[in-house]
Amino acid sequence: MSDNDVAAKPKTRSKPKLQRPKLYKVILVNDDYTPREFVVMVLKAVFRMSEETGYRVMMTAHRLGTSVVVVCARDIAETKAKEATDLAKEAGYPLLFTTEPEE
Ligand code: TYC
Repeated sequence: MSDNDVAAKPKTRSKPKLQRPKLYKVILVNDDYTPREFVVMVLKAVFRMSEETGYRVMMTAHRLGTSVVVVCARDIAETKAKEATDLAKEAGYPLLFTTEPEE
């Protein structure tokens, strides 16, 4: 066996693999002031939910404090959360939508 005849060592990867962009949750936060019907209206208008799904998501936040509305790309999550929160602010309600990265 000559000196050059060594088994090829697998190259260590110099470039990290491209990661999928992180997904973000839009979270609906409960409060004591916003009417239930208004919350459902915002969920239907901004997140294109049906009456039934909107009601279920609203009631989850009402009972537990928060509810996940949707999981999507960060820019979409932030835009929708702001749009929904702004709609409530214009109507004089403290309703809040936040975003957080998915685990
Ligand atoms: N808790 C509100 C009420 O009783 C209704 C409500 C539900 C408000 C969900 C916000 O994210 C919310 N009028």
